[in-house]
Order: sequence, then C-alpha cells, then structure tokens
Amino acid sequence: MARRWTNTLTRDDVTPEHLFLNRRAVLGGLAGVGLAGLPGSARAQEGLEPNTWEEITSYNNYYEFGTGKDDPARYADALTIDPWSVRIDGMVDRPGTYAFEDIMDQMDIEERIYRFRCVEAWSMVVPWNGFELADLLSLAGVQDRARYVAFETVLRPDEMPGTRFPVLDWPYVEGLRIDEAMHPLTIMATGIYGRDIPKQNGAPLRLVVPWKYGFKSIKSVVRITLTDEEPPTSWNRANPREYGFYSNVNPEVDHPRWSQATERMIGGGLFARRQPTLMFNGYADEVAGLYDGMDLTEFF
Ligand SMILES: Nc1nc2c(c(=O)[nH]1)N[C@H]1C(S)=C(S)[C@@H](COP(=O)(O)O)O[C@H]1N2
Ligand SMILES: [Mo]
Repeated sequence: MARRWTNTLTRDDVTPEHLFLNRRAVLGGLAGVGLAGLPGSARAQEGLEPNTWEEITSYNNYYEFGTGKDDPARYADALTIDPWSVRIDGMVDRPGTYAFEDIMDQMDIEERIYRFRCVEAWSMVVPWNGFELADLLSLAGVQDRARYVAFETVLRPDEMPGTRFPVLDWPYVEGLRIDEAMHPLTIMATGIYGRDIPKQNGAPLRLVVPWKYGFKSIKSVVRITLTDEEPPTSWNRANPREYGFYSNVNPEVDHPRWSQATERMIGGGLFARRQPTLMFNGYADEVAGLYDGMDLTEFF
C-alpha cells in the first residue's frame, strides 16, 4: 500500500440508530434552518458544491428494495450490514474473504473526500468518503492476465423485498475493464458527508465510477472477481439494445428511448434549468485516453 495511515474510525463513529431512523425529520429541520433559500441546483452549480443529504438519501435506485425512487429509503433499513465481508477471487494472488473491518483497517480513508458529479436522468454532486478500488484490489494482488473486474451485490430475499420479483436477474452484477477499475477516479465509497453511507445508497460499500451512468455504481458489494472475459452486467442482460457494457456518460450517444444530451440537477425542482451533459460527465481530461481508438457508438 502506497499510503500508510492511522485508523481513527471505531464502532463509536457509527451513526447513532435514532439519528439514522429519524433522518428525514432531523435533516428536514436542519435544512429549514440553515439551507433554506439556496436550492440544491444553485449550490451544486457553483464549482462542485454538494447536494443536500436529503436529496442524496431519499431519492434512490436500489431495485432490490423496490423500483420506486423512495422505496430504498423506506425499506433498506432491513438490510443487515454487520458483519460484512467481500470475497475477492479469480485472477488474484491472495483470493479470499476479506472482512469489512479488515479492509477499513488497511485503507487510508481519513480526510479523503471525493466530491464527484454523478449523473443519470438526474444529476447530483455527492461528497463520498472511501478509497480507491485499486487499493482494495492490491490487497488481493491482481495478476497480469486479469483483463476485467466483475462485481456482485448481496442477495437476501428476506431483507430485500424487491428481489421477490424478476425485475432484474438477481443478484445485481456489474463490471469494469481492468484499466477503468485501476483508474484513481474509481472508488469504493463507505461514507457520504463524513458519515457512514446510508443503506439506501449501498452500505457498507459501493462502487462509484463518476464518468459512467449511475447504474454502473453497484451497491452493497459482496464479491469481486478478476477475470479475462468481459463479465455480464445486470442492465445489459435486461436490455442489451439500450445498455452496453461501457455506459460512459456521452451526450453524443442517445439512449434509444431518450436524448442524453441534457441533464436536470436534482434538488432544482421541476423547472430547474436543464444543463448540457458533459462528455465523460466532465472527467474527459482524466479518462478519455482509456478509450482512444474505440468507436463509442459501438462500445456504448
Ligand atoms: N445493487 C444495486 N446497485 C445499484 C442499483 C440497483 O438497483 N441495485 N441501481 C443503480 C442505479 S440505476 C443508480 S442510478 C445508482 C443510484 O445510486 P444512488 O441511489 O446512491 O443515487 O445505483 C446503482 N447501483
Ligand atoms: Mo439509474
């Protein structure tokens, strides 16, 4: 590991249950006092000011808890996240089951805030806490022949009411090419706003790939497999015409059923000005080189 660090996070840092359960009331109150009059869009458009906690945690996609935007906030409390472990296997030197606490002990997460734009039908700026996926993978030792990384979400029908319906082929799976996975903008998030990541946002750890559409950012990851073949992804399986493996944010490649040339900022209200979608979601300087020579209308 390149960075050494001192772990200051303990069990005592975990969000107190009563605050978590009452977050709507608590945060609604806070918003009423401190943040009134400053719409999320205005904040988010000045530089990279983050959206509010409420905007980020009450409007989610996590189909294991239902397909409605407010289903995850209503039902995700049922997910048990302690203990948690991630199996890392395939083309690695040290395959095994890595306990979440042990991963946290190895990672340099202190004061590491990644304020990323994330985009889909709406866009937001989220202050993530976490660590680079590359650092997690180096715990297991990636072998040279690995070309792709496959990810899998926990599947617990008892805790996840949405998985009783065949909306997607469960468990939710995603994948990245190895150079995408190793890129420093690709992170595993464990928190937002310096607090533990809420369950509806993918606790205890979820992928974040800021230059791709939101659905690449798989939640509540329990397995990571290094492979030499392009892995299946849930949305590509469900609808290969509409969702490709890469899913890079690209205003020039429309979804077959809608234009992706503009985005509406979440929190700005229905009349929020739509803004042009940026190539690679504004991260072109950092990541365009990964796709040199590729026809992005074919590899969408
Ligand atoms: N396991 C799992 N991960 C998932 C999803 C899901 O349904 N299940 N939805 C994806 C989609 S479509 C989006 S837009 C983002 C939303 O992340 P957010 O709720 O934190 O904004 O999560 C992605 N990760
Ligand atoms: Mo999505």
